[in-house]
Amino acid sequence: MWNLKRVWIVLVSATLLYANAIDIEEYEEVQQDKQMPARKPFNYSNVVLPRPTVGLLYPRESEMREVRSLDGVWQLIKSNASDPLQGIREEWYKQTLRSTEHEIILMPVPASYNDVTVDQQLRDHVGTVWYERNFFVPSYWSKDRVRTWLRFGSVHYQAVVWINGQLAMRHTIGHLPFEEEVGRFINYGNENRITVMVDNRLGNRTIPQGQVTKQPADNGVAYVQSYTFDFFNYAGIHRSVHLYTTPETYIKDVELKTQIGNQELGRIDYRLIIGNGSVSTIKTNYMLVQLRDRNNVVVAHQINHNLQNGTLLVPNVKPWWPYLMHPLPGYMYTLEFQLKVDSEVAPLDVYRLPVGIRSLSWSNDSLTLNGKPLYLRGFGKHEDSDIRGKGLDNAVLMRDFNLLKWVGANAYRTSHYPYSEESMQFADEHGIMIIDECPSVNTDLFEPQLLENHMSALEQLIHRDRNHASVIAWSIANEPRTKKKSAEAYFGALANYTRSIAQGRPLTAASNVDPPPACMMSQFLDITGFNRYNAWYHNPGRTDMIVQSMYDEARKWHEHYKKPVIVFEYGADTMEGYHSLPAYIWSEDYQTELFSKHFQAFDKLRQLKWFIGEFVWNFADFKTEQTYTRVGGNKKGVFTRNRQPKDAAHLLRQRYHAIAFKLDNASLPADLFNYIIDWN
Ligand code: GCB
Repeated sequence: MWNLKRVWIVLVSATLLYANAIDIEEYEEVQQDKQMPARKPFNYSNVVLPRPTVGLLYPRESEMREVRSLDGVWQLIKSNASDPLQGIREEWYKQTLRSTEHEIILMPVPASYNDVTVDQQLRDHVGTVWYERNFFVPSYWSKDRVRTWLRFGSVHYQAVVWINGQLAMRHTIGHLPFEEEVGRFINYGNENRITVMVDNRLGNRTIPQGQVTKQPADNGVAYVQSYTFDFFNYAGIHRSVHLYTTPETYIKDVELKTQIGNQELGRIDYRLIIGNGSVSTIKTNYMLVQLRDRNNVVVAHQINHNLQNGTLLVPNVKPWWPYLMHPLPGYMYTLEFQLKVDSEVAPLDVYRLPVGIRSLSWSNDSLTLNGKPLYLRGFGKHEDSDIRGKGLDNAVLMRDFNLLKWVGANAYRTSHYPYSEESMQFADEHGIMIIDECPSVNTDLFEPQLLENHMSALEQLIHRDRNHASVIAWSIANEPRTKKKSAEAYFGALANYTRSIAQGRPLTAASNVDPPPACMMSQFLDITGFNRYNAWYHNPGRTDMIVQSMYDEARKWHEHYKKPVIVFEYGADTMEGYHSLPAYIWSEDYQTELFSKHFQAFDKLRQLKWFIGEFVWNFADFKTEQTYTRVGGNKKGVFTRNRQPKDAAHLLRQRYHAIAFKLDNASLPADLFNYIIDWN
């Protein structure tokens, strides 16, 4: 019955999309959880696997492509929380937002809308907001038979987009890009209007999950969104909006796999999808593939009449190495694809993408890059900053990478969702390794439709990030409720599916349940990860209860699953400027002491070679939902929210650089240790 109903919904929605309208009942059915089906235990073998994502190459200019930004100041109106879909019923997209009766708020894009104004209702809004702006498209874009695409880097959580009043696209799940060819909606050589409805409501089947409840309030009722995850549910158009062109026949998708062979021979295997009809109709074409080094010198090239795949060999390759593991970290080449027609000089299409060449492999006790075992020293992070919320800000992003390098980190986990594509590019260039996490956090109430959405989140993430040298593992979840027996079949199915699309990376996740055998997920992973807050949530104040406990627990995880082990989270909330001797929780002194004890445990564990990484929680302080355990947010940052160091940052820096020195002979920064005395 359930499946029939869903087939019906899919059919109706396909018809409505065609008919250029949104059906409110269907929208709510997909968006919100109505009721949980009663049938249990679930049979996950019937879940509908996600349709593979195709396209979505990062918009890059070339001689055959133009990119225009639609970032800037948009107009925004907030719908009434009691009637989030009023705008669809009243067809607000057919007119300007100004002609509705709502107050126009000016809103920067990209940014979360929550903290830009001083309006508490907008900060805590539940439901939909509507964005709008006008833009021009030159007339020559249509004449040259180009295709026009509209691409969003991410909108949280659900987006519906209209152009000139016509439905252009929809997307669900935040933090991931989506695009559509929009030429048919555009007035070329004229002004156009784009309208975006953004819905921040989370339900039992969204990724991540949340709940909206109606509660009595002084002026009637209030709609309250609650969630168990520990970061603010920022919403809005979070990343850049691009309008870009491709030629009629174009390079639609590129998939890369790289390897380092013997005698410094690099290898790039590529798979291509050409847009416009079948490959056979353009068989007189060929692909000129060129690899350029950092100085723009062509170091390998190839003419390939097969437009679907090929292999490029790179002699004397400069491998991609992580920061401080090699004197030349983050070496990136540019891989250039030129789609050519024999008789013509000008190519049909040109697309260039950065590529780092490296081999990645793993075993039951190691993770190796270019044949060398890795030891990861890093952070769990957040995309979070003052005023902008989760909005992309290149200044903050660059500051973060400067701090990561200052502190000597070589890795971070994109806790708890995919980070911006720009941050992935920075990670490639700086040699920072990424554990790439999908937006599943505190997942509970396991059932098939949730699994389908979870699979889709991973599919979209892997498709987006598969070509990044920096990505060394996929994290399928953070702290799901895996003590429950019902988690076992769910994660078995999820891991099976994810492994089938994993693009040469191991699977991991962060578990916080008791040491084995309590976790019903970790058995399906290639790398065991756990989060543990010794001397914070467990035994607060007792820094004398860290070393042995951490050591024993990590060993238990390894003995049980026989996989490499990473500690993905440990740490302590710390108020900047609060000091206490002897150390007392929440003080800077306590954070420093707690770190130091963990370092002792990690050093003992490092002797056992399966222990492959330590990640502090968190890189910087970040905003959370309002609650009495958080003073202005989560304060476990090593840096403040404004990206200045707390005391513990200096200790961490000494450790991370010292590890790089011990393991990879990296040179130490001259200012790592302050002068104290001449000991001789
Ligand atoms: C955790 C979560 C993280 C929280 C952290 C904390 O285990 O994974 O999202 O922010 O604990 O500080 O409580």
